[in-house]
Amino acid sequence: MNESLLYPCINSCRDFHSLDGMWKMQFDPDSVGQKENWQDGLPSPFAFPVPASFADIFTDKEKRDYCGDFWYETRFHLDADTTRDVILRFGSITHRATIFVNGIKAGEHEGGFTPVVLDITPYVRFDNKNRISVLANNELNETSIPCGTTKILPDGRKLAAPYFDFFNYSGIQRSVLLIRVPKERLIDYDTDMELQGNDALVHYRVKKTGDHPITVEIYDKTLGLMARNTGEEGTLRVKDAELWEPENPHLYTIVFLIKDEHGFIDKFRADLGIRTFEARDGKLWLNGKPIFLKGFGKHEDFEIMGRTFSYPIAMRDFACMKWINANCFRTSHYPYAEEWYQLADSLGILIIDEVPAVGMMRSLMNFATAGTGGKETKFFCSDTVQQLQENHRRALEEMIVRDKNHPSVIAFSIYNEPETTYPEAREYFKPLFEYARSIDPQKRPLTGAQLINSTPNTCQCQDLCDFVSLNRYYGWYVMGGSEISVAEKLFRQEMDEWKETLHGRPLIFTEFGADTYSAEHKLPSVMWSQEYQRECYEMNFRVMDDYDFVQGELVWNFADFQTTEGIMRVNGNKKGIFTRNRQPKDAAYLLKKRWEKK
Ligand code: CKU
Repeated sequence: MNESLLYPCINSCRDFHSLDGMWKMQFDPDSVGQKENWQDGLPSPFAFPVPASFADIFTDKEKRDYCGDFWYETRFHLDADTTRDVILRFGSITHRATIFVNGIKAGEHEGGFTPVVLDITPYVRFDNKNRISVLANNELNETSIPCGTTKILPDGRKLAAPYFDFFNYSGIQRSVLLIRVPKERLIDYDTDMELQGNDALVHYRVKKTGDHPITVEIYDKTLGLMARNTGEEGTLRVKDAELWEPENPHLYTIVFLIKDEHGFIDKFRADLGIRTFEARDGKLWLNGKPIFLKGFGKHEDFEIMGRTFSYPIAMRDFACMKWINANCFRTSHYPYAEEWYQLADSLGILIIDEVPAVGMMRSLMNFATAGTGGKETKFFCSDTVQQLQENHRRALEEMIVRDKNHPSVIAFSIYNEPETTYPEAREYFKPLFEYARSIDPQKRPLTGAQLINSTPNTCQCQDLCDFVSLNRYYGWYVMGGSEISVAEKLFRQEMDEWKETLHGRPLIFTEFGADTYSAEHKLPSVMWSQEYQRECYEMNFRVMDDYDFVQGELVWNFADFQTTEGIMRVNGNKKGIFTRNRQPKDAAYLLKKRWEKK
């Protein structure tokens, strides 16, 4: 990673403008584009919006399910300003891309959920028109994260076959920005906090270019300047600090200034929330006080938009989370658009940030396999595991570097339901946990969501976690419907085993729930009815409430979401507490009441 992942800002030294809008697009099923120099202009493009997940905009199935190479192109004019560098920043391109500027390759990127940032200064033409071309690809394989495979149909068409339970939405799904930054500039900064009586010590470290000294300041919106320091690392004391917490998500502003005798060379500002977060003594602690996590596993998912970020939809989601008395969500199963974290910072919602390490088991219906306990596929014994690990490491690095300064981010999740039951899995994950610990300046707790096979007796990775996260479907994949009382017994047995294994670590649930068709009511209940969803949650809560090491409940899922079609999915996964249109199912009222008191 060479370029800064800092979210851009506008001031007298820096600015940016958006390249969002209508671009040209063209599918390249035979992968001939580069040979035929499509980077010099697409031969027969159609007009297409950016950002967008391309699938649900089309009305024909082949395009919706398109898998393979695809191209985007746009043009922009650039006024001359040779004092600054020109940075091109895609919020994400799913899953991989090569970027050309004026026909010249400017960079490439693997991984579909973190920014692609390129210094394109050497390739641009000032006072002139410029062309950006993107060769993207959305195929899945066992070295991509998320993992899957790509089927080739008899007519040669490719089809994504995910080993995970969400639609393989692809494209330029987040905003594209053209940024101008000074040549001598701030590249990145880290913060980490310590509470000392009523004061907070904010330790910081900056990465910059050039030799001029940097000054760091913290401002309060009403009290003004709180602390100042000069140097590339140091400590700022904020007296009588107002801490960041869900009930009062107080945000200071942190400002970085580089000056010479003529004035400012660079300026950068960002929100700063002062808080600590720890997992110890059987509990989770925010600012030294125990906190119980209540909320959801989510997806970036909506009708037509797919995974495109939208402020109205995000704000509706946050409004629903506040209404239901939730305080937390997990970014299952990939890092979300950065605006989600900014909103969570300002609204006081906690985030468990997850890397796209999902589908680490050979199964096209992995949710059923993972839910009921399938047989080992020895996923981590393959010849390509090293490449997978390298992609995983890079995705982790990009997530942590991008998100490390958000107060809302309280923990990082290193995986979702891989096979963790044999030594090769441990060999695979141990270095990734160590790496994540070494690069997070705040040393947040690390975790990973465990599938049902990963029990205290079988799991070879759970001890790597600072708190244990379980995905459990007692009453759904395991003994659903009329057998729910058996599910309850099995669940209690498993919890008794965890009790002996945790050694002071807290445990949370990162998934539990039942598919529920919002139009279905039935008395007495049957699976898929709204009545059953309530009963299933009631049973799960009865068990969890009997174990004091349970310190969080993130239900699956916030809302119904799109998946690959199949016999186990009715136009998507229906485990939402809200419908895909963000209207509450009956179980929402149960949660609202429970979480009001929790
Ligand atoms: C969810 C235990 C199964 C894994 N879990 C992963 C998640 O992505 C799925 O959507 C199960 C489900 O609803 O089956």
